[in-house]
Amino acid sequence: MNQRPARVAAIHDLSGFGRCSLSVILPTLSTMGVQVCPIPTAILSSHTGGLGDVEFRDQTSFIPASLEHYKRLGLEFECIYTGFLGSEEQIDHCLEYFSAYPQALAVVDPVMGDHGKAYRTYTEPMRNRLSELVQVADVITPNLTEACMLLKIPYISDVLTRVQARSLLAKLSELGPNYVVITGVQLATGEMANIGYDKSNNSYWVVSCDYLPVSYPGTGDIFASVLTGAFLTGDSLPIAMGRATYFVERCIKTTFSYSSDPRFGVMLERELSVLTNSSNGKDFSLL
Ligand code: PXL
Repeated sequence: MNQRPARVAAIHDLSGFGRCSLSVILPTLSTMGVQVCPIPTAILSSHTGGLGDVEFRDQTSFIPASLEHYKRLGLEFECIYTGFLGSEEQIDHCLEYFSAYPQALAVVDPVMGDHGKAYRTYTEPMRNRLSELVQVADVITPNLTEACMLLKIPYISDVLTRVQARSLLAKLSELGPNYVVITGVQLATGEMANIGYDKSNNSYWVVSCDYLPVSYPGTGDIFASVLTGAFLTGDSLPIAMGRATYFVERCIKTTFSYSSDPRFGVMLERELSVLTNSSNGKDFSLL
């Protein structure tokens, strides 16, 4: 019997201000009863979304060095979880982590862009190489922009029919992962939704979201973290999607109610306790 919490190696940047990446991944997974071992890919004074000149320290060499240490210790991980990366070399080091722990759940949040555009630091060669991570992943969590980039198709700004939504999910799963979740999809039914596919069960799922006219950095990181924590504590894909959607929605609504500056991220600290009750989740249905 496994008598300790599941352990995750989280390979992401550490942004001091603005509530994204490791600053939100750590509290989210810890509250869900999962141990996080942060492996910072870079240290930034804030995220890069409109807060001026960011102080940045690259940590590329730390990634393989940390892996060597963990191998010497004989440390086990139940999950390797990657996100925002700074260079092609960092992609190689993530691949080394995945191959060192072949039994671990491989979660790849293919952070590359949003609202139809690539983030400034995500060059085309980098975007192409990200598909190597997707190939070895068990779970991927692209937003619609990233889903289109991975499939090398133009950004879809139109609403999606259920048939189109299922086809996007299936095509992404053909790249490798068993579980595909696309966030922030506008369906032809008028709903904004998160959609998912479980390849081994051939089941497609939809969880609808309440729309608010605002967007905050870090919500993708929080969504992927809750999804990961839910998987690691035994939830099925639609239950995990329901929990992640519920939590992100609560964070967004709370923050919006304070008219807080969107660049500062969501008020995660006010809502973390929601995660301690595993039945807090949105309803789901077949897509
Ligand atoms: O949440 C994604 C993210 C992570 N890390 C950094 C970012 C962003 C999005 O802007 O700037 C540094």
